[in-house]
Amino acid sequence: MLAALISPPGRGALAVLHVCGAGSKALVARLFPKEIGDAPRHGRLVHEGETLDEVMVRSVPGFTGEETVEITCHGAVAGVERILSVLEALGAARTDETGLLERGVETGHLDRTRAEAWGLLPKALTELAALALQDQAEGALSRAVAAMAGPRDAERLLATASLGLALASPRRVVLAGAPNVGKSTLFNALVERDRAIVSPQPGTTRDPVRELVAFEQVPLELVDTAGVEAPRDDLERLSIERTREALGEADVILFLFDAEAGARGPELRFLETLNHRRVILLVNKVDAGSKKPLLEALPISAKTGQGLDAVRRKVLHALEVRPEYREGAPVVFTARQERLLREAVRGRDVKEELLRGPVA
Ligand SMILES: Nc1nc2c(ncn2[C@@H]2O[C@H](COP(=O)(O)OP(=O)(O)O)[C@@H](O)[C@H]2O)c(=O)[nH]1
Ligand SMILES: [Mg+2]
Repeated sequence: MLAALISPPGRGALAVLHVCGAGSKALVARLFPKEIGDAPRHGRLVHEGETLDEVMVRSVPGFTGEETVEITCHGAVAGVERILSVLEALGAARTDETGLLERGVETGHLDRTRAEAWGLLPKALTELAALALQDQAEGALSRAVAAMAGPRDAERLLATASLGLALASPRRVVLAGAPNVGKSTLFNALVERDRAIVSPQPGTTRDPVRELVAFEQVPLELVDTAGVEAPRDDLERLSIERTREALGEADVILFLFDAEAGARGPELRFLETLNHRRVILLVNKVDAGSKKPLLEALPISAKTGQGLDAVRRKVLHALEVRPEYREGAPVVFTARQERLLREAVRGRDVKEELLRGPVA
C-alpha cells in the first residue's frame, strides 16, 4: 500500500491524500468509522482515541488501477503530516504523485507516455498546454504509437515534437544588446507589466531577470540581461558573465540595436562571438527616428508597441513551433519520446520501450 499527498505541498484550505493498493479501504476503516464508497462521506479520522481531523472520504479510480481511497482533509501542513505518519505506521509506504504514477506504470494501468503526461499536466502554463497534455494523459500519443506501422508514421509523429516539447517545457528567449538599446523596455512590453527597471542610465540591469510569458498560447521563459559592452569595472564584468551564461541557455536570442545610435563596433563584435543558430535582430526606438537603416533587423518600438506582434511570430517561427493543435491529436512532448521516435525513423522497433520503458 502507498499513501501520498496529491495536492500541492504547503498552505491551503484543503489537502487531498490518496491511499492505494489492496487493503487500502480496510486500512482507512481503522481510522474512519463510516462505510467507504463512491460517494464522499464526511466524518472524523480518529487514531487511538484522538481526533486527527475532520475529513471527507471516498473510494476513487486512482492513478494505479488498484483499490484507492481519497481523503480530503484540512490543509494545515502539520495536520497533513500527522495523518500521513499515522497511515505510515499502519502499513502504507509514503510516496508522492510521481511515486503513484510510477506504481501505475508498474501495475500496467498506465503506460509510460501517459504517466509522463499526467506528471507534466499540473505544470501546464497555458490553456493550450493543458489541453494537449490532458489528451496525451488520456492516451492520444499512446494509441498513435501502438498503431505505428513503420518509419513514415514515426516521422509524422516526430513532426509534432517542436510544438509538444515547447508546450510541456517552456523554451528560453534571451534579450541581448548594448546598454540602453531598450532591452528592459521590450522585456516589460512582452511580459505586459513593469517587471524590470528601465532608466536612461546605462548599466541599469545587472542580474538576468526571468519571467514566464505566452506567445499565442505557447509558454516561454523570457530573460532580460545586462548590456554587452566592454566591462569598465568588476561589477560590469560580473554582469557580462551572467549575460553570457543566460545566452548559453538560450533557445532563441533577441539581439537589439538602437535606431538612433545605429550599430556600434563593440556590440557587432559581441554578436559575432555569439555563434548561436537562432538570433533574431531587432532595431528598437524607430519611433524616435533612424540614423542608419539596418537591413536585416526587424524595426520595432518597445515604447509604442510597434512591431511586437512580428517579434512574437518570429520567435515562434525560429523555434519551429506552429501553435495549431487539433483536440485529441497525438503530440510528442518529452525528449525521451523524441529520441526513441528518431530511432524508429531509422527502422528500430521502439514501441515497447516508448510505452513501457523507464523514465528518460
Ligand atoms: N523613444 C524610445 N525610447 C525607448 C524605447 N525603448 C526604450 N527606450 C528608452 O531607452 C532608455 C533605455 O531603456 P532600457 O529599457 O532601460 O534599456 P536597456 O539598458 O537595454 O535595458 C530608456 O530611457 C527608455 O525609456 C523606444 O522604443 N523608443
Ligand atoms: Mg536593462
